[in-house]
Amino acid sequence: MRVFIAGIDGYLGWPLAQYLTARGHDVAGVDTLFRRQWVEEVGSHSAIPVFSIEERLAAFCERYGKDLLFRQGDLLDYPFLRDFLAEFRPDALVHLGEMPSAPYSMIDQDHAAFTQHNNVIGSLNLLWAMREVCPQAHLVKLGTMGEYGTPNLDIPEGFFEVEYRGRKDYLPFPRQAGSFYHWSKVHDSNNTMFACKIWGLRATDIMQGVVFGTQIDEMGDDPRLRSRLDFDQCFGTAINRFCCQAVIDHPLTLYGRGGQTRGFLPMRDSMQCLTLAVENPPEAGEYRVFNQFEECYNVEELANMVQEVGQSIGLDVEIHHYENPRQEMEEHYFNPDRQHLIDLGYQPTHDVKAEMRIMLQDLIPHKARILEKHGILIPDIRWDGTRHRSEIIDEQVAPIEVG
Ligand code: NAD
Ligand code: USQ
Repeated sequence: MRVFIAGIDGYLGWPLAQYLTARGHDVAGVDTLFRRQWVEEVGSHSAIPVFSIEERLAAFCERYGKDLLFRQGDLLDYPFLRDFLAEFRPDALVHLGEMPSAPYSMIDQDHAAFTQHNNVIGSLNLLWAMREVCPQAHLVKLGTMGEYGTPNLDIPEGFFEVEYRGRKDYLPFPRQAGSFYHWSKVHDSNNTMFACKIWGLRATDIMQGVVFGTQIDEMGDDPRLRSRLDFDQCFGTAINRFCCQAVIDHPLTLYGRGGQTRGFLPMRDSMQCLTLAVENPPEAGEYRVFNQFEECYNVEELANMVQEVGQSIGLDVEIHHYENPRQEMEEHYFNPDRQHLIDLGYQPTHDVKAEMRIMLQDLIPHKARILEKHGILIPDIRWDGTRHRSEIIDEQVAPIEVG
């Protein structure tokens, strides 16, 4: 298949280009290279060195024996996007090209407005461009499990049957996102659902959990083919941050009580699931939702796992509770479905600790790079729009109830 990836230079986009190419697909992609700038803006760099796009493309050609058709450009530049799609004529589009950080979207008015404008209008442009030049193609749109929030109910895959005042309907499950970033994804989901309804586009909206990991097998040993791995408060996600902290003997930064539960999945499972979605398109006019994660854990369980794995390879790992810079529930019910991908053949990895061990071993050689930026590890972006660094609050934290 001919697969177009928006956001191909990103944490997920770069490995996905390789995973799909290794399976015989023809890949093209676009990226503004914004992610490189955002991480610099928040005072950090990737723990794993990121090569220039030219070096990445040269390595890609050497390993896979064909060029990757790449254009640097913005989804907000509609004529550029439309013309690129008209030239490539994709069978499928994987849309990863958005600003992905909740804390970054909460910094101030400017960052909130940037996030929503970039994400919502970029996605809207992609829908219009598909309608104009490739209406038969399949959009695999990356949403997030965070669109649902943490309701005190089981979470279905996008839709559920409701009975209200004696009548029944099959409706979108309520969204209760927890940041301006997560709300941008809700707005995208609504627009995508609407475009399928009125124009007959076909789309899979993937509610993806938090991804972790440093590699997929396809990357081999060439450092130019590796993906980035961030550890700052904005672009470093929980397990990725914990592993970087473990490597430099910095306490793992558990926010608040640590009972916040999310769906998590290793990068290799994320690639497997996105590929399954690409290779099994829905009917024209169908908008379907997949929940995509491997298992649900609370962040304390994850920190304990990183500690255990770290200790098994000689790292001395401490864990501390820090004031939670976010406004979120710190202990709650969380039980989402994830049957659709299993039905398509998804085989979860299930060995989170093995993945953590690989990560730690990959990160140890880059200890000096992480140490160089260790000052940015304590969060200071608050959900109320102020900024101050979180203090350790171990004494004030009540234990999480088990069961
Ligand atoms: P990323 O920032 O590494 O990748 C996004 C890429 O898109 C970046 O390279 C960025 O430069 C590019 N981009 C952003 N805006 C663009 C625009 N207007 N035009 C062209 N390119 C643009 O993020 P990621 O972690 O790879 O996430 C990719 C997608 O997956 C995002 O939509 C994110 O919301 C979603 N997601 C990620 C995770 C995770 O844990 N990483 C989990 C759930 C969902
Ligand atoms: N957390 C800590 N300590 C840290 C970092 C995070 O306790 O050092 C906690 C947070 O408070 C939160 C949980 O871990 O409760 C997850 O935080 P995160 O930063 O790993 O993930 P999140 O902000 O939700 O965002 C990430 C990606 C985003 C994606 C989302 C999937 O950045 O692109 O949409 O995961 S989900 O969480 O399912 O919505």
